[in-house]
Amino acid sequence: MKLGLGLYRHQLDAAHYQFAKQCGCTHLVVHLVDYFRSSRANQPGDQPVGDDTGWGQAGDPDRLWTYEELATLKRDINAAGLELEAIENFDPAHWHDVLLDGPRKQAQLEQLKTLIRDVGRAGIPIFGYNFSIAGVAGRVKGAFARGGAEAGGMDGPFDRPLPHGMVWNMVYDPNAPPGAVPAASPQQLWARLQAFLEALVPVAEEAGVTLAAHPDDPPLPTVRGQPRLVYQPHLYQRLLDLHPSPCNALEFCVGTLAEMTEGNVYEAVERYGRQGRIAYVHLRNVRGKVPYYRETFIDDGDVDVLRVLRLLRAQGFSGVIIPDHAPQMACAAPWHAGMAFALGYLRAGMRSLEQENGP
Ligand SMILES: [Mn+2]
Repeated sequence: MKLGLGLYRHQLDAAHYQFAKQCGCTHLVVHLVDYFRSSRANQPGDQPVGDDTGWGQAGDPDRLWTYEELATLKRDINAAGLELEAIENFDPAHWHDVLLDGPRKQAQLEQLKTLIRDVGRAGIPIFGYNFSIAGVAGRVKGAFARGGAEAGGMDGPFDRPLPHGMVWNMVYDPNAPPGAVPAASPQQLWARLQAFLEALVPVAEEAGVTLAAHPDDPPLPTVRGQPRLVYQPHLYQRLLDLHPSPCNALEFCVGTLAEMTEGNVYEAVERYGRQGRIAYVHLRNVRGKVPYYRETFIDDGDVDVLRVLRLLRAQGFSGVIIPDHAPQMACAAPWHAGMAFALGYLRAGMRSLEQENGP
């Protein structure tokens, strides 16, 4: 198992690469969508939470990330002595009609194919995505974690209607007419995912890229009145069974799984680890379940993170683990301190497993 760090777009610079290296990381997972550019509520330096206007403006619909950009990014990361394991998330500007089954769906599926081919050509092995209409919405922030550290959480259901022009918690059309996006049925949403996988998986196979699905975060049957796909652990199986390819895999988020109301996270690790379909892991801790939960320090929530590491290893998982989110610590560099604490804890856990069982 390998230790990685997730970086947001504004963090893609030499200082952050150096920080990851100093924390003992060998790999990076990067976001190319900018969640902080125009959000009313998101502050760079912490995870995005947003308010009911979401995370602000999506990117340029006519400008796909290019092969040159991807290759340069990988070259810079390699020059810092790190590997680029995955890009995380499509830009809503590039796939809103794939999620909404809108008029530009076919054209956008072709764009996504181009992107996946370029990601493969640049030598980036994984592309993480979250097939969700409302996206990561409805969370709050507060002094929830140990010692009053600021962390994310949820304080009840969030079903305020999704305005036109918005999807995946970002605005792709600021000039959209007033009113709300009609709710899809769960069957319609599963059919949209199936169409996406049927279009993209063969391209991903040819490009040598694994598509990795994040579960719905927060994992509720609806958010903003829109259905969700993977809001219980067993629903990950339904996603895998839609396409048998090893390129149809999971961005396995332990914190989100722990927030789910059914099953348990250890059984989920065993079940999906055994199938060899975990592409990479988000590993954070949490207390409580949806719609009332709090993110915690990695050693402090409901999840026995060391047991998760042991189970991942026992199932033969050899991929990258990143901390996902961490509480903000009281110092001049709250994000860095939170991540360094989580990375140190994970590194010690991984090292002790190696000492017990060999590398
Ligand atoms: Mn996650």
